[in-house]
Amino acid sequence: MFDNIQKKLAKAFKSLKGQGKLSEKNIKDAVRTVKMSLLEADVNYKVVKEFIKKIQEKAIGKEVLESLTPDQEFIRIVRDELIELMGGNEKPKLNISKRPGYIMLVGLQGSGKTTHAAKLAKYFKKQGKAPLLVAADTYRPAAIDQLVQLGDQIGVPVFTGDRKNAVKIVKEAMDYAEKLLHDIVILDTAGRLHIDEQMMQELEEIKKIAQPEEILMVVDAMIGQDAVNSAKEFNNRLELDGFIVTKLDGDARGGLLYQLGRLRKNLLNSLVLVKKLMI
Ligand SMILES: Nc1nc2c(ncn2[C@@H]2O[C@H](COP(=O)(O)OP(=O)(O)O)[C@@H](O)[C@H]2O)c(=O)[nH]1
Ligand SMILES: [Mg+2]
Repeated sequence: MFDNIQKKLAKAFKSLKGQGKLSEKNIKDAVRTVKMSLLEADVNYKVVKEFIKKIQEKAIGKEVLESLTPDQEFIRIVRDELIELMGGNEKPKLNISKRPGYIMLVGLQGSGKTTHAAKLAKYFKKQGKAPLLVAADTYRPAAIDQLVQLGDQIGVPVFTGDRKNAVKIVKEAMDYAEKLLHDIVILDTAGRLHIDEQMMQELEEIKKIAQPEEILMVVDAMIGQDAVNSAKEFNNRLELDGFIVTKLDGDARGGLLYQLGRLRKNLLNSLVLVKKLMI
C-alpha cells in the first residue's frame, strides 16, 4: 500500500545521493518530488502543504547543507516527519486489561467489520486466549449468519442471542462471557451505507453497557478521502481508540491513512495489527 509512496521517495533520494555537497536547488527538487508523491497517493492537499513546509524549513537549514552526509540527513528528516504524520512511533498494542476485555468494532456497512471481528478473534485465539464473538448487527439478518459461519471456520464461539435486539444481545453476551470465562469479547455491530442517527444511538448505548476498552472504527481504504469525514463523525460520538484500515490489499492509494493518523494517534497500532491479521 505504501509501495507507491516509497518508490517515488526512493527516486527523490537517489537523485540526491552521491552529490557530495547539496545545494538549495537540489533540496528544492527533492522536496518537490516528495510533494508529488504524497499528492499522487491521495494525501489531502492541506496536509501535504503543511508537511512540505515543515520539511523545507528543516532541510534548508544549515545543518543539512553543512552536514557530511546531506542526503542521509534529508532522508532522515523526511522519514521522521512521515512517522510523525502517521501518529508517532508508538508500539502496536491493544489495551485490554479487564477480564473479560471488550473490543467494539464500528463503521459503515461493507467496511469489513464482520470479517475483521473474526480476524481479531483468530489472532487472540492463536495467543492462547478465549475470545467470544458477539453478533450485534441485527440490521441485516445475513450479517449474523456470516459471523456464525466465520466463527465456525476459526473455532471461536459466536453469541447470537435473540437475533433481534442488539443492545439486549450485548447485555446477555456479557453474562455469557463471564460464565464461560471468556477473556476477550469482540462486538460486531451494525453499520449503514451513510451515517445515521439511529445507528449512532444504538452504538452509544452498546458503548455505555459494555464499556469497551477499545472502540475501533473499521475503515475501507478504497473509499479514500470521504472516509475522513465519517471517521470524524464516529469519533465525535464514540471517542474512537483506533482504526482498522481494510482492503489495503486492493489498489487503494493509502493517502487516507495519513489523515486518520492525525485524527487519532494510535492509528499506527491498528495498522500494524491489520497487517498481522491479514489471512
Ligand atoms: N479484499 C478485501 N476484502 C475485504 C477485506 N475486509 C473485508 N472484505 C470484504 O468486504 C466485504 C464486506 O465485509 P464485511 O466484513 O461483511 O463488512 P461489514 O459490513 O462492515 O461487516 C466482504 O465481501 C468481505 O469479504 C479486506 O481487508 N480486503
Ligand atoms: Mg457486518
